Amino acid sequence: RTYVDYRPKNVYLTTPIFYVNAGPHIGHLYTASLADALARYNRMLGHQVFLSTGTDEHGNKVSDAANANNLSPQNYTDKISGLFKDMCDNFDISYSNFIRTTDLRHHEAVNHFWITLKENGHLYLGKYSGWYCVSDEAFVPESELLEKVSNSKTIKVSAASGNLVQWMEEDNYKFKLSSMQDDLKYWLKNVKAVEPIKFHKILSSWIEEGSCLEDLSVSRPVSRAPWGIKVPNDNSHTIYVWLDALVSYLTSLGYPKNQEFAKFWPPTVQIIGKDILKFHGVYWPAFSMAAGLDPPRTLLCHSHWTVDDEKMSKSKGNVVSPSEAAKLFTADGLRYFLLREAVPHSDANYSEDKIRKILNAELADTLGNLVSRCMGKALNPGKIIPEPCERHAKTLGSDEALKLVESLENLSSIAHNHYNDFNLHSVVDIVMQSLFFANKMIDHHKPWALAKQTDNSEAQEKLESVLALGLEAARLGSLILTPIIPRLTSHLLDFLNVPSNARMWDNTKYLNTGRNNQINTPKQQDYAFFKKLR
Ligand code: ME8
Repeated sequence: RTYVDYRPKNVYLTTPIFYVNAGPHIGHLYTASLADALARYNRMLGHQVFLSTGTDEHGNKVSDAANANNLSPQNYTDKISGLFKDMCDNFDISYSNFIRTTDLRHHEAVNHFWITLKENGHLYLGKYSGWYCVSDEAFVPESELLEKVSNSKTIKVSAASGNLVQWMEEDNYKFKLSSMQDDLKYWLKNVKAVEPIKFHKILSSWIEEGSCLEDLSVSRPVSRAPWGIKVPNDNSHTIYVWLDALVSYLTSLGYPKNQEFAKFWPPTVQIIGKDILKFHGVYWPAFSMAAGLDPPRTLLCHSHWTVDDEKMSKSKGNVVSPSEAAKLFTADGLRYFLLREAVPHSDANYSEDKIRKILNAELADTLGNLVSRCMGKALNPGKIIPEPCERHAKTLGSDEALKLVESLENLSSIAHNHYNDFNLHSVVDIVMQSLFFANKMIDHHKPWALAKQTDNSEAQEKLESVLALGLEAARLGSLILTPIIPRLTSHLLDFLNVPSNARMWDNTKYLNTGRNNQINTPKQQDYAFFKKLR
């Protein structure tokens, strides 16, 4: 058995702050849902959790989008940032703070951070000439460029993103990234610094090789990048958007003064997509350490969503909007699909057909069916919830009942390990397996026939045992899935009369219901279980 550490901890989780050059899509929702599920799981363990999310609102990419929409940058960012906040609210992302980089307190934090880097001797004024990619907001070394023919002209693009680069010459403040190699190597000695291991290896080889460790331009002339935070004491420069954006992880906690900052720093898990691994795995720990702060304990890097096996992109017109998808599948249905389908180490594919199949088979036919059978008129007209106990499996005495009990006994510790390893798809698998065994057990004992034998006490005892074990499986499954589908499971747990103070991880052990009374009768409310989709 695994040992579950219930000593209260302070857990700081973050999502990237999303660019407001366009509205949210399912990739953003996936990252936010993953972070939220981990936050809820940690709260179930009794930890204090701070979850930060928000929007990244400076830089030419954003001001260009504002221009294209005939809005001032501030009006435009207010509007799009609102869409991201709505997404978080509509999908129950339980953030503690939604940070916007146009917030005044963020400007103050960035100023403080910059001055600290300067005082620590990590910044100098230098010259830069090179290829700049506006879409990626980054300079691209010659070795990472490709030539492409577009409209019969040869152009240069970034090999990584495929986006156009242009030649640029200017004075910049530079960060001494080249001096941070040893610190970065030391940070990466911890295999848990970057998960899954695939991304740890990629990052380690970049840092070993050192090609990404040239000193980094961290300012732009204000004439070229007016929409940004000014360099302290030098109005002719704005701060590089990535430095600005990364500091938001500090601002969210109230850096530098707030007590929350002292309590929650360093971040426990920072969740990112693989597109921004370099920024979070090289620049971010380097900036943090240069400012005298601990780097994140773990970066959780996930792969990407494709749509019908193609990369999501506006030009292909296949960008899936979370609010549109929720109209078809509900908010919890979509969270369930995203978190059960994706694995951190490889890309996942979004397809409406697949969503329908998975939701019907798992939420409707397995979880919903189990609850509605056990609480339905045919088997349980009084909606009785018998207290589950050891004797029920003995009363039934079948292989099906024993198999179910065995899986329920192990469920909590296996699911705990999967949550700790960030493998939410495996959490879902193991829960569904138990629920499948529960339905099998019910099929085997034919409780609809037992229910008819009202004057046969043995049959009635068996019926009670079938219901007790079936409902115990539903209780455990609902509790363990709570971080993934909080709304649906909260309805189910209400329906199963599970008190709100008995919904902690400790209660996910078999027979640990947190109830005192023997028999419970739920309120006669009409709860909708997950409805089958057509
Ligand atoms: O990069 N599949 O913002 P962004 C899965 N502002 N996740 C995806 C995805 C996809 N197809 N597309 C995007 C930025 N994401 C910066 C971050 S942080 C200090 C600054 C998710 O709006 C994924 O988490 O481009 C990815 O890393 C993030 O959105 C990029 O969001």
